[in-house]
Parts: sequence; C-alpha cells; structure tokens
Amino acid sequence: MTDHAAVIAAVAAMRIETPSWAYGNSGTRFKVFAQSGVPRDAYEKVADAAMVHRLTGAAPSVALHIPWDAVDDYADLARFAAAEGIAIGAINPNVFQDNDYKLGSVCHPDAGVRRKAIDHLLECVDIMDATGSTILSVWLADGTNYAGQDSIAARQDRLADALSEVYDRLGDGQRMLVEYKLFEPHFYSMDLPDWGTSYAHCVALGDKAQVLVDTGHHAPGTNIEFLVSVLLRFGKLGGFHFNSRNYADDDLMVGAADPFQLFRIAHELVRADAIRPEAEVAFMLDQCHNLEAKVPALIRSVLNVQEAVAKALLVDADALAAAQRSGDVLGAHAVLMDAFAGDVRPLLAQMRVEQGLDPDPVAAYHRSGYQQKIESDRVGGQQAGWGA
Ligand code: AOS
Ligand code: ZN
Ligand code: ZN
Ligand code: ZN
Repeated sequence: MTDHAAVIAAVAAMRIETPSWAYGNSGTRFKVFAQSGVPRDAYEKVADAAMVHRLTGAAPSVALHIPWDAVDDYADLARFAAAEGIAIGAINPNVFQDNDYKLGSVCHPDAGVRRKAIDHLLECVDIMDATGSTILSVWLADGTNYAGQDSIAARQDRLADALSEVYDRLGDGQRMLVEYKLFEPHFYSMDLPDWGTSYAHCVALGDKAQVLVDTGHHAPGTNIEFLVSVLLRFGKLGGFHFNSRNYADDDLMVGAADPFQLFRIAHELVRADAIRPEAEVAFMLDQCHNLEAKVPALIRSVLNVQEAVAKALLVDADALAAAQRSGDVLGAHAVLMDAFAGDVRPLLAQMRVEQGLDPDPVAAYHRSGYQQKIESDRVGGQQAGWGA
C-alpha cells in the first residue's frame, strides 16, 4: 500500500489494548521501585488507561486481572470505563498466586485444587458477562521442576478437561485465548509451553478457542512472524500480548528491544489483512514499567505499534510479489527493508492531527498536568502483583 491516505485510515482503525497491571508498580524478584501517583484500585487503573486512549485515540479498552482488579460491582466498573471513554477488554484470571497452586492449577494432581482453579476461571466468565468483555485470556503457571515430578500425559488430560469445561460456559460473542510460555515459573516442563500445544488444545475445543501469542514467551531465536503467519492461516490467531525482550519474559516496551521483529510480525498481519478490527485479532500489551513512568510508557508503546504497522502497510506489495515470483532474493528483501527504513512519524503525526489529536501524544501528556495531578491525588499506589 503506497497510498498515504489509506495507510492513515488503516492505522487509525487499529485498536490496541493496554493492561491494568502495567499501570501499577512492578519490579523484579530483587526490588520493586514504587512510583508516586500509581493507581490504588481498578477504577484508577481504568482512568489511566482512558488517559492513554484520549491522547492516542488508539487504546479504547483495558484488560483486567482478577483478583488484582477485584471490585464489588463489575457492571459499575464497566459503566465507569464507558464514562471515561473506554471499554473493559480481556479478563485475565489468576490461578497462580495462592499457596494451593504450588503444584499447578488446572493440571494439579489434586482434584480439589483443580476444582478451585476451574471455578475461578468460570467466575472470570461471569465477570466477562458483567463487564461486556469478550475475551478470557488464559495463562496458566502450570508445570513441573523435575523429571518424574508428575505425569506429563496426565497433566495434559487434566488441562484438556478443564479448558473444555470453561469453554462450554462461554456465551455468544465470547472467546477464550490460550496463552503459552516456554518456561517460568517452572523450569522442567510447562503444561502449555509453546504455540503448538496451545493450538492443539484450541483445535480440540472449537471455534471460540484461539491462541494468544505473547512475544516474550519464546526460546531465543524463535521466528515469531512464522508462527503468526501459520496461526493466521488456520484462523487460530486470537491475539497478542505485545512487549519486547532481550533475554526471557522481560516485558519491556513493545518495539524497544527489536523494532525490526515487530515490523516483521506486522508485515505478516498486513499480508493476511488482519490489522482491521473485523479480523478480531486482539492487539494487547503485556508489559511492566519497572523504571519508567507508566502512562507515558504505555503511550509510547502504542505509538511503537502504530509505527511498525504503518511501515508494514507501506511495503510495496506488488513489487514484493513480483520479486518473490521471479526468485529475486535480494530484490524481495530490499522491498521489505525499504519500508522498514522509512520514517513514518510525520505521517502518523498528520494522522493524529486529522483525528483531532495532538501530533505528539507523549509531549501532550507531559503538558497535560495529569502526572502531577495523580501524584498529588493518590497516595499508597498498588503493586501490580508480580513481574508479569
Ligand atoms: C505471564 O507471563 C503472562 O504473560 C500473562 O499473560 C500475564 O502476564 C498475566 O495474564 C497478567 O495477568
Ligand atoms: Zn502475557
Ligand atoms: Zn511477559
Ligand atoms: Zn509473560
């Protein structure tokens, strides 16, 4: 696509969801550096997410984490979000922080613990009903640390049974995204370690189950755009947890460590026409801002995704296809690299002006006085829970 108006229209239509936990304090196992002004409850996280949306026009929903964002009345929280101009996005259950879950949640050897975990997942579907959320994001910390600790096969059976019970509870217009992670918190086996395992479970479950790709959850060197392309082809790419990593599940700002990888992923999405909201690929961030201020970090993350997508939209698809057909290795590669090398920031600034937004949302945030206001209004902000 080389028509700039069409690029602007496509980027402007894209929706990026921010996570409630990214607004809270977070850190590593060594230290959480608390910041002033961080939200004290779910309402204040929603308010911060709404600020990101007001400045970017691109982040109209916020993911919740239960029970970190537990409230008495979820419908009321959803009404508050709507009044702030955003919606409640994915519901993220937590089946890993209780002592009961030492040996796993839905894969635990004890049926009583499995029941407790499944009940929590079902409760999260109730919260979806109350908030209008359409996505249950299932990430399980299940796994083992030592060979022989538990039966790998039996754990897969327990996993399948649990997912299927939750799947059956999903209503119309609701879906379950099944996230995988190579390692951590377990270091011998994870019960959902990779996209193949997630994919196989999702196929067995049905159309409402799709794979969630967290970009930080792979072995070093994994070709993420490859698996994105394959999942798209099978209609099983449910969404992303975007972030960037240098080593493991670093949860740094998306596009920070490797903007070229983000561009390559965006290229596969554009090629499959999956950027459009109608394609129902959920573009969610899953990040922790341990050092940097949270709201401007999330604004910057949204801009980073927009830049990668704009560059991918600017790939000359006809020239690329012609070079690929004729076996012109260097020519095809050059078409892609030309788009990556371009500076799309002026185009996106123009897009924002056309949307009635400030062309520089980070600068607008610093001018807005919002940071000073939350720092004086909020005392004793929340910790996100763990380095997500
Ligand atoms: C954990 O490593 C996963 O990335 C989870 O997606 C996520 O951090 C969690 O669901 C937050 O609620
Ligand atoms: Zn994630
Ligand atoms: Zn992560
Ligand atoms: Zn993670």
